Amino acid sequence: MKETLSTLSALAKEAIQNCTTEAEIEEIRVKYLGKKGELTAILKQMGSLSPEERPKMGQLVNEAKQELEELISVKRGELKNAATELKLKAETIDITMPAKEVKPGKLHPLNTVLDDMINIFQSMGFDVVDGPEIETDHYNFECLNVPADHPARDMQDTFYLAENLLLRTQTSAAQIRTMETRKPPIRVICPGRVFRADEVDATHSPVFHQIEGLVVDKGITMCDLKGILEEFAHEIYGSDTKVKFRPSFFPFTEPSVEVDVTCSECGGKGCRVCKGGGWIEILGAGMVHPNVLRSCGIDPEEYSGFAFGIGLDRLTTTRYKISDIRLLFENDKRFLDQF
Ligand code: 2U9
Repeated sequence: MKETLSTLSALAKEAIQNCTTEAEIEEIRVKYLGKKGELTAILKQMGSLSPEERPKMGQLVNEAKQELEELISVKRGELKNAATELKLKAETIDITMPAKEVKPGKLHPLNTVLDDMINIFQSMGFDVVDGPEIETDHYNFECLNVPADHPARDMQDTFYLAENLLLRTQTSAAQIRTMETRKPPIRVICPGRVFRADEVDATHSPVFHQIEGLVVDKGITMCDLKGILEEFAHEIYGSDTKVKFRPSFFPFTEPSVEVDVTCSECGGKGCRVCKGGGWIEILGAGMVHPNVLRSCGIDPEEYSGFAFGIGLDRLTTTRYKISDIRLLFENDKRFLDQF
């Protein structure tokens, strides 16, 4: 048994000395000192020895075990240091290399135009309000005097999520909620994403952005509507821009108008941008329909108001001469880097 022990010990020492990786040293530890290891096996055979031999042999095995454990620990340390050194050498930083270019983030063109518009309306005393993108039929259509047989209510035009639940087609619902919770005077704008089941092309997207505005107080007239919207158009397009109000129709306003400005490309002479007409339509507006005021608990005999809706995407594409609305939604860095 003594001989076996010294042979095993010598073999283990040699193996420890020759090993080159941390995995190998672990293998050696398991082979000799593990639960089923060769040195452990000797300890298990001690029962066959005489009571006099047993303590002596036991001491020898323990000494051999301790020696091997120490050698393994030293070797493991050496291998670990060597591996770290190698890794550090491989990772040496070349401080003469040019640094990677850091490109700071920028505002999306839609947000730049939105910020400008919010600033203009805030300077005229408007608050910004927000509302949910998922709306009920009640807030999106009923309160806005949109009759049950109106084409906007058709599945072809509106994304329905359930019988009474839909993706809002305009941000007006947020203003209806404002009228329900605030007393006049009310002067709010509501910017946000809206959804319509439109065919996708260069000028139509099923997701687009609006800013709607609402003013309700005693004695509000069409003159207030004209004054505010003319001021807005001059702020956005410059004070030389002419503004034209054309009669129109919306279920939620009466009377209703559409507002055109002289084309900023040709100054009104007629060009490709304005399709020769010299004018560009920028928004729709009107005096809030008495039925809409009534549906929010506001007495139309006491109060009146005006409202307007502006398409943010079209304003952005014309300002930056962007040829296709879809570019605004693709998040292509090559496109966005230009702004
Ligand atoms: C309330 C009552 C009435 C908002 C209005 C328009 C006219 C309009 C279009 C502009 C371009 C939609 O995005 S677009 O296609 N909007 O022409 N919007 S009046 O009327 C309201 C709003 C809220 C309580």
